[in-house]
Amino acid sequence: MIDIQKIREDFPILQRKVYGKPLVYLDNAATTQKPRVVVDSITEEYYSVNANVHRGVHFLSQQATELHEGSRKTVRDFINAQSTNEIIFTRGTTESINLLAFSFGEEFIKPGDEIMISAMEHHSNIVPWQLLSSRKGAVLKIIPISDQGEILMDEYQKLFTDRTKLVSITHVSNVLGTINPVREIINIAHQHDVPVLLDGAQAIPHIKVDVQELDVDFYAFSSHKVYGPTGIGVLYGKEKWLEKLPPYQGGGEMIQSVTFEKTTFNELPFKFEAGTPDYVGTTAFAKALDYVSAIGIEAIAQYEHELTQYATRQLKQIEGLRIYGEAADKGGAISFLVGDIHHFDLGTLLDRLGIAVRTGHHCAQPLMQRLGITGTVRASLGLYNTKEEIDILVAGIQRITNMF
Ligand code: C6P
Repeated sequence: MIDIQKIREDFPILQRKVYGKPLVYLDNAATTQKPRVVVDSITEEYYSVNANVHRGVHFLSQQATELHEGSRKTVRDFINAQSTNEIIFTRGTTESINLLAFSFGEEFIKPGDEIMISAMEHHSNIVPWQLLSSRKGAVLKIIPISDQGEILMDEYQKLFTDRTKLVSITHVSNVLGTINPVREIINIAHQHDVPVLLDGAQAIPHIKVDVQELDVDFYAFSSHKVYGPTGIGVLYGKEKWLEKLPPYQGGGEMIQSVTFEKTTFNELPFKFEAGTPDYVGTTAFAKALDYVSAIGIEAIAQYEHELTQYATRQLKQIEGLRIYGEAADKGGAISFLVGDIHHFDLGTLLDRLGIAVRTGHHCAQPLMQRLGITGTVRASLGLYNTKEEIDILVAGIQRITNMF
């Protein structure tokens, strides 16, 4: 059982008011709020440890390195990777996907090769593949989805050819909330000897992710969506794959030796981590993962599932409200429109009531085209949200629709 009141006390920002109203923060898919332990970790490290990592013989540098590499172990344990060599720190999901698109593309993609993504992807899992396609002459194939917002598995199977080189798909949709059947998706791809990247930005904060159990080849996610600081992310990759891929960026850290004639590269994971990393951020990120683990990701998943079902039921009572994304397996991102009220107007008026939601295309314009709309209002839940907050949202929408 989750003690929500106690959890809420860990997040100072939840006590604040906006426009004189208590903040109801329902924009967790964009970014989550941070518990005190995470923010304190940043201040403490800057005040008492700060030194560049991996480089110094001195005490502080060694301590900072231990914290930074300790965080890598925390991440490894959180997703049950086999080795810390498989955990590459990046700036976020976006950079993780760009890293893979570049490195995988350099090594494995030839003109005419095919990369498969789905119709529900975030721009971060579309544009890097388009850039790769134009660089290498590859072809992007799009897996269609149903009106409920589910991958059409039969169509997916049919898209494989002997030119398919990679499947890159979101684990959980940031718009529809759909939790994709990723195990099945991975199994099918592996039957064709094709590796899979999962965009886990919206999965990691909400459901248990075990990369070994999934047998996923690559997994990308961001710290800031799982109660950690901004500017940190992870690319998980199976060691056998990462060994084969060339570096993404050049600079300090990623080299073994440099002469003007030739550079040899560092071992994993440093081969992919050019430059000074955000070592203060990685420590705070580990604190966020520890925080989530202490509550228990299964308990969080269960609580958020109940909250999502409650929110969906209550929202559906509102006349003229249409929900986009009604997959059987669904997480806590709820997209909707009401009557002919523009999503931006609804979001702006909700904001005046102290309710933070996101409006617009949510960085998924092709999905909006598929749905035949320009945008939605999206309420997205986090572990500190309550039924009372859902009631405030529903009452707010009702008040606004009456005005219209
Ligand atoms: N989606 C949202 O409001 P970054 O910005 O790199 O941390 O994450 C990008 C990203 C990638 N994939 C998915 C599925 C995502 O949802 C996001 C971020 C936010 O929906 C901000 S656009």
